[in-house]
Amino acid sequence: MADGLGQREAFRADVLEGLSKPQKTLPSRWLYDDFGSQLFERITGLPEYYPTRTETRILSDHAGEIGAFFGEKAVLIEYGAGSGLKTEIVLGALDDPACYVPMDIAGDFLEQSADRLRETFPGLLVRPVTGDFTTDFDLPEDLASEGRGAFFPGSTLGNLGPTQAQAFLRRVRGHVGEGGGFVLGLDRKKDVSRLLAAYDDAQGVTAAFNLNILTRINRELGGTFDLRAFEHEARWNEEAAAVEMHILCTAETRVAVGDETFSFAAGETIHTESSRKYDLGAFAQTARAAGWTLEAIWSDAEELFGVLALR
Ligand code: AVJ
Repeated sequence: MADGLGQREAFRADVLEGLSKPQKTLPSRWLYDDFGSQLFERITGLPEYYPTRTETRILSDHAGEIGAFFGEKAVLIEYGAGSGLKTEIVLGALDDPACYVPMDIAGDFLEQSADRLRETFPGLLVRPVTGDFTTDFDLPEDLASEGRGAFFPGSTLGNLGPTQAQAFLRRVRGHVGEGGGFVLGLDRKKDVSRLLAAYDDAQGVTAAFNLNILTRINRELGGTFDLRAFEHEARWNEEAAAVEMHILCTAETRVAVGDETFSFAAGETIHTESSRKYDLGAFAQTARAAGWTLEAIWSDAEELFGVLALR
């Protein structure tokens, strides 16, 4: 991967900074190395993890409306690699699409899924862009400006902090331009027990996904985490309206990462992810502040998940 070295240094900087804070943190984007991405794929099929299957169902139930919303000859930009069924449903719903632009930080994964989509949709122009959608980035200069639309499924917006999320919504507004559409998937507020089960499954796949970030630090940054002293924890943060993943230290320990050492008290945690849950009415106000008007909400019978059409 051409950006491997830059990524490694960015990872190191984030880890050293995050572990130096009073509340230790690690940004959730680093959960997704090869093994982490495989574990996430397994999470999406778990009985407790309702978001993926629910959103997929909503998209297929409303494929006709989604196709009409984006219009003819759409230039569809997806934030995230778009390897899955959800992308195929939306691409399949489009009327003679001009181009599909997936963007992701994992360059090689992006190329692989682009190749697969070219086979599934012969004649579709696929133009992957490597970049981090949580920071400012440019789209290819020669990309048609007419008919642009955006797709951001998975409630991944909920992994961004409120300030980052607002900046992201504005950036997408700039990318698609006046009149451009945005289909956004958001996980809805619900019973806390149901939410926590989705992030602490009985098979322990989410636990493995969370703890894998320590193994990654050991391997890539010369870390000395002893995995026996750490446990997965899922918490509901009412104020932030988010499920938080933490890594709980169960016994006092010191850990080296390269030349630096960090001490952990028993009971201390590393906050690794926030997954915000939405009141869709309140979110419409947030979206409006970023220049979006809500045109439609599609949901499931249990009102677990929402797919919003914004323009
Ligand atoms: C990346 C937003 C789809 O927050 O629900 C799944 C990641 N973390 N289980 C989410 C995740 C723990 C997931 N998304």
